[in-house]
Amino acid sequence: MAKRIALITGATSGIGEATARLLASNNFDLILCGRREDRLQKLSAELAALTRVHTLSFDVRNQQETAAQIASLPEEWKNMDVLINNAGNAHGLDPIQTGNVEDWDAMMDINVKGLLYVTKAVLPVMVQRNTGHIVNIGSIAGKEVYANGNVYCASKFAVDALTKGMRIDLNAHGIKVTGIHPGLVETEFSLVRFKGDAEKAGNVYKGLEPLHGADIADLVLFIITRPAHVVVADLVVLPTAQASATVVKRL
Ligand code: NDP
Ligand code: 8X3
Repeated sequence: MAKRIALITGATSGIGEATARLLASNNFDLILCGRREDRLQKLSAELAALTRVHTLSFDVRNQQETAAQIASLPEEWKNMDVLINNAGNAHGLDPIQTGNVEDWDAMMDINVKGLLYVTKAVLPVMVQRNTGHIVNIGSIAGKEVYANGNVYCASKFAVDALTKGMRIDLNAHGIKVTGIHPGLVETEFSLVRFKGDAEKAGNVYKGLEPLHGADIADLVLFIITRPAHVVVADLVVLPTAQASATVVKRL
């Protein structure tokens, strides 16, 4: 298969970084995005031995910046084949009655509106070429609501709905749309959710083997390398120790 171009948001850590590493050695040129410029440069320097890499540093909450950064891509990078909408996080884990408004704004602005802004900036080329694949990273939290998950769950339910809506609207253009919904994956996710409290973050994964970023990367690669007539529409993936959002077997 000819080399293709994939744009990955949230490539500076966790699932996005693992996906960048795997795609780099599997016939993809990469556009790596995130806010932390130092990490983007380090990863880009490392992966440059394997493939062509271009980096874009922007905050997905900022629509103008997102549009301008993607529009700034040199001509040879504009024809993106794959968009992996991965940037996102949980902020806080509080009951709705004591939830923090800044946390709510962050989750809705990044996980939902940010995903929309990136998609809007990338879609014209895919629509014009009548080809492309959008992979949205949702969550088990977008399939089931759990205690104190309220707004994070709402943001991921929205990602699920948007994934379905995109698949319908883009059907006429031959653009594939996939939702991947992981359970517990050990990344910087819980560190962000608990605002840098490493002990609280570590407890989330205590007594079980969680998924790793590389496990999700593996699925992304499988999904984006299916034949042209096949699309994996929706995929829930859990660690074996997890049966649902709340049922987890711990040692
Ligand atoms: P990480 O915290 O390790 O990675 C989050 C990534 O998102 C970082 O690269 C970060 O980059 C980027 N990001 C966050 N906010 C912004 C922003 N405002 N603008 C641009 N980029 C941003 O977590 P994960 O790898 O676990 O998370 C990736 C995705 O997977 C998220 O959508 C998350 O909701 C989802 N997910 C995670 C699960 C888990 O258990 N870990 C399970 C299910 C889904 P930077 O800070 O440099 O901008
Ligand atoms: C991350 C998984 O269960 O912490 O989306 O919400 S969970």
